[in-house]
Amino acid sequence: MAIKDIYEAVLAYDETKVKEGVKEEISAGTPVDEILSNGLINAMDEVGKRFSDGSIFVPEMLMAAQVMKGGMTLLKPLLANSAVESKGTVVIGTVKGDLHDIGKNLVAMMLEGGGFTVIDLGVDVDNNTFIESVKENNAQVVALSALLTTTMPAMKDAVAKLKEVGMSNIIIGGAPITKEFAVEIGAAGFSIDAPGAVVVTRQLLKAV
Ligand code: B1M
Repeated sequence: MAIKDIYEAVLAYDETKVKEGVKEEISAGTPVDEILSNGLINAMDEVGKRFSDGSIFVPEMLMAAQVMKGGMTLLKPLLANSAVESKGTVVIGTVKGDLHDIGKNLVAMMLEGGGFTVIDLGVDVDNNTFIESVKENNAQVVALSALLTTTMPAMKDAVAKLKEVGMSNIIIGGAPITKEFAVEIGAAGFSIDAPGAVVVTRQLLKAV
């Protein structure tokens, strides 16, 4: 097996093959960042493109993310000891009053797949919890999700409070959220879908 086979196995949603491939590459002494970038992250980027062009849908994206996580569990202990650096830390959560988490989880998984460290605060997250987590984890970006029109004001409030403490790298998304709303409430970025959230986060941090 080669790294290309890990890439292909992610796109075939084959966790067993991904894990086999990752184990083989680790045993062969392939640098961890090479396995991660060329095998798993590149595959997730492709998954994102396929989702955006409509050739795959949410279930496939979830499967790919799950499979990618399988490979990541093998790499994580090595990553901790290697020179591979996270591309940045993102604190993510669904805003106060909102219990929807499927889209938010997808965004979190895609960000992890994109090489970011993700602190997932879950759902119904209040402003102080976001702020404390940003401080504790020295986060560079906050990602807010909302699925209800009734929780859009909570999102606006969260953006305002985060900006008050100096965090302006805030990206937002969710079914009722639009680019216009992002501009209106002063969020730095908006994405209509999970792969787009990775693109926007990379743009904000100018990470590759
Ligand atoms: Co709710 N719900 N729900 N619900 N629910 C919606 C959102 C609704 C549109 C259904 C409807 O009426 N047609 C409606 C909202 C209407 C509105 O506000 N205009 C609604 C309602 C009304 C409610 C309740 C109020 C119902 C009630 O109790 N009377 C209640 C509210 C509870 C609360 O939050 N306080 C409620 C409850 C629930 C369940 C708990 C039963 C369940 C959630 C389970 C869970 O999340 N664990 C649920 C579900 C499943 C839905 C629908 C059916 C599906 C949502 C979903 O997961 N979609 C939804 C109708 C629908 O969307 N068809 C609905 C799949 C998911 C992958 O998409 O989350 O949009 P989505 O994420 C997308 C993008 O939005 C984007 O990326 C993802 C795709 O790549 N995205 C981001 C999301 N976050 C992002 C963040 C980003 C960037 C992109 O950057 C940070």
